[in-house]
Amino acid sequence: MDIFVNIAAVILILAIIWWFWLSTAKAQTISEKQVVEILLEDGVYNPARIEVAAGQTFSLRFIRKDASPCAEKVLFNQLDKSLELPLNQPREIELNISKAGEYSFCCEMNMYRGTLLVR
Ligand SMILES: [Cu+2]
Repeated sequence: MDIFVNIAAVILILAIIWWFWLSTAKAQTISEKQVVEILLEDGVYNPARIEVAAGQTFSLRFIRKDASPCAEKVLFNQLDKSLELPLNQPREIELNISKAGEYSFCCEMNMYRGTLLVR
């Protein structure tokens, strides 16, 4: 019986690793002045990877459908910005990132995660 518990534990650990570190959906590319809608539902930002050009002005519109308190704020740590996300009320943030790189956005506990790829 123990062997099954161990196997189940290993599968669970692999699933968690995949979920947090390896699941990289295809990035959505956006253009100048575009508003990108990001749906936050079931612990996932969708889309979670967004590609923009450096120096391009764009907006992210978050629509939170996830009632978990975890979802109530989105942080852009490298940009020193954050946004409150009331349930079912779209909130927008305008950004313009001059330096290329990967910029993450996440909930306060860093459990829900997304990435801005600036090129
Ligand atoms: Cu969280």
